[in-house]
Amino acid sequence: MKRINIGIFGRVNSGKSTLMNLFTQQETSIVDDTPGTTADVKVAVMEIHGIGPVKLFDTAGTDEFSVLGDKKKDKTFAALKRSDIVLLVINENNQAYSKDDYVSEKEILSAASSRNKEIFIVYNKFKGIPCIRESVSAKIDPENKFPFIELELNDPAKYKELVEFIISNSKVTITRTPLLPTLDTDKIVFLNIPIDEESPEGRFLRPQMMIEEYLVRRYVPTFAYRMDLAMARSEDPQESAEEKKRFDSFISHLNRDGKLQLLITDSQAMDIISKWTKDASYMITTFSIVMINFLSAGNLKLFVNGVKAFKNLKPGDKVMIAEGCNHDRKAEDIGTKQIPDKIDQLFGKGNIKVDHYFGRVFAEYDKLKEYKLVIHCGGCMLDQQAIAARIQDLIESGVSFTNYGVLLSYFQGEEALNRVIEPFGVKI
Ligand SMILES: Nc1nc2c(ncn2[C@@H]2O[C@H](COP(=O)(O)OP(=O)(O)OP(=O)(O)O)[C@@H](O)[C@H]2O)c(=O)[nH]1
Ligand code: SF4
Ligand SMILES: [Mg+2]
Repeated sequence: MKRINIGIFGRVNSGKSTLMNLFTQQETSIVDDTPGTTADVKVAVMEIHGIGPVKLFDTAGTDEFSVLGDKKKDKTFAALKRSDIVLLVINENNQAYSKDDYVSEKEILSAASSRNKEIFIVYNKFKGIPCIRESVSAKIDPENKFPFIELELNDPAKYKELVEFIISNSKVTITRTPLLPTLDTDKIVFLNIPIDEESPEGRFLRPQMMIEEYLVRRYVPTFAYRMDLAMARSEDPQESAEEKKRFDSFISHLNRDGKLQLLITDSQAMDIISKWTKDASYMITTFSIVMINFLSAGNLKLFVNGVKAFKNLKPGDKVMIAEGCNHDRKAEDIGTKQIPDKIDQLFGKGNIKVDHYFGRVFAEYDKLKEYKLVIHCGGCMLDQQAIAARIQDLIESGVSFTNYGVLLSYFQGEEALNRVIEPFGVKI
């Protein structure tokens, strides 16, 4: 089951961290009356009975005017883009807000509305102080569009009321995209895992693990194979023939009576797989393509469209390579070596400028426009909401985007690309 992301937003000292702690029923975030106590986005994951697994974001106040204020604000709005539910916290007794006509509240509501977030207002009720909710609401939500609740947030006993309020008002359901199309339970899926220098000892990479688990859970038998890529690519014809013979022997054994239905390979082995499986009766795809189709809620086509932008790159253009995590990078790394080298080879050395973004950091909105193309990894360490936020930023900025598996397959020709996207019903 996918997590629902709930983001907590508002001014400094409105009680956002107090709300975070009310959810988690412990001191997850520091609560203090120093304005700007929460500096970065604080994340907590938990299971809420009646809602399911959720990820909570406690954020910095959007009205902070410190040196770091703008940086904090960027992070806060990045979290807003990744939220399914936006909770706007208002200390309804703070008359100071009316001085600027609730500009911060309106900014949050407008950003959340433009991204179609589900928005709820949480009025933080301080004990013994008269409530002025109606006059606040008339300013920020005159049409009464947003469901609201008034709670004394620092009372842990209000947890039930808070959760019931969300359950009764939320319509958020995470669209479930299957990881893979429906497969036969009496046919085999071949997993090509050419463990390389970067592969961690003791476990498979997340996409490999997820796919293997997904298939076995559904009674689809798998066969995991480690291709020796160095041998397969060897300039010594005898060596590569030897590796091909080993590969072919397993394939023909498994594919007796057409029992092989799909081969999923590490994208970087596409040069070999596309050649060695040319006349195959089974389908092929890559781990990276499976992941990006899943995380983009079935929007693989958008990443395939990005190939056009790749073909049309001109000297002086800038390309961004984006990966969802910060892993240890060895000599033959796809993002820092293989793809940049290929770009140099195709467009001339240094003609295309390549920048990298790793981990949760993605180029700020304004910077995105500098790029002609973004090449994204499978994104397995990100969630669907993070990928959706990136896609929306890219579409709004008019920047094309593609994916490692799509591009590495395209390097083997359009026919190879069509083969790896066919299992998802997509064509160039
Ligand atoms: N009496 C009372 N005090 C509260 C309540 N909610 C928050 N406070 C106090 O208000 C102050 C600010 O609360 P926080 O939860 O840290 O506010 P915040 O919005 O996270 O603030 P920043 O992290 O600075 O943006 C703290 O001193 C809290 O103890 C409440 O419901 N009643
Ligand atoms: S987030 Fe991207 S780079 Fe990191 S392991 Fe997953 S697919 Fe690879
Ligand atoms: Mg805080």
